[in-house]
Amino acid sequence: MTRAVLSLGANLGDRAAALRAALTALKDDGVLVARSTLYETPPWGPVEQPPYLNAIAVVRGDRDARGWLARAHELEQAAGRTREVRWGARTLDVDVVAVTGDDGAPVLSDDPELTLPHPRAHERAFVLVPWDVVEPTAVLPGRGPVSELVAALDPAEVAAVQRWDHLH
Ligand code: PH2
Ligand code: MG
Ligand code: MG
Repeated sequence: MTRAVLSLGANLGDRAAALRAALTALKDDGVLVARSTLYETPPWGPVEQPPYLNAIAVVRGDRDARGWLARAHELEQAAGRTREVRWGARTLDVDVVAVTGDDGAPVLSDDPELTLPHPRAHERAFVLVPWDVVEPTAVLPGRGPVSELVAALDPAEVAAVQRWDHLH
């Protein structure tokens, strides 16, 4: 058994439907431990694109890190994802942020197809803010407590990650 933290994002089409369908599929798999609410977040990175809805899912099950990546890709396919520009707009993106074994030891990987922990998670408010809310004691392996990483972010970036569910 392993435990994985997944970051879900969508900024094309019915964003909430895509995220909810993926979260429901993980629940139906019997692996969903916790999930955040949906957050609207400004697009991060060099590509000009519409705002995202983002969420975090914590899952636990009988998969290794590659197995979680394979499931993530299936969920993306189910949302009609097409391959596009790196960091560009997408109907659904599911990234594996971190994986730990049942002994609590982090899975580390420098495979370019699946780098673990995710190499940019520690600087992304749209990952850290929802993760900190669902799991206040979480630690990003090699980077430290998620709550401290949130505290180190630009407050304007943290404030820009806005709860979305209760507005709709
Ligand atoms: N994903 C990206 C690029 N930029 N920005 C936000 N706010 N949320 C994302 O999920 C996101 C992004 C590429 O995966
Ligand atoms: Mg991504
Ligand atoms: Mg991705």
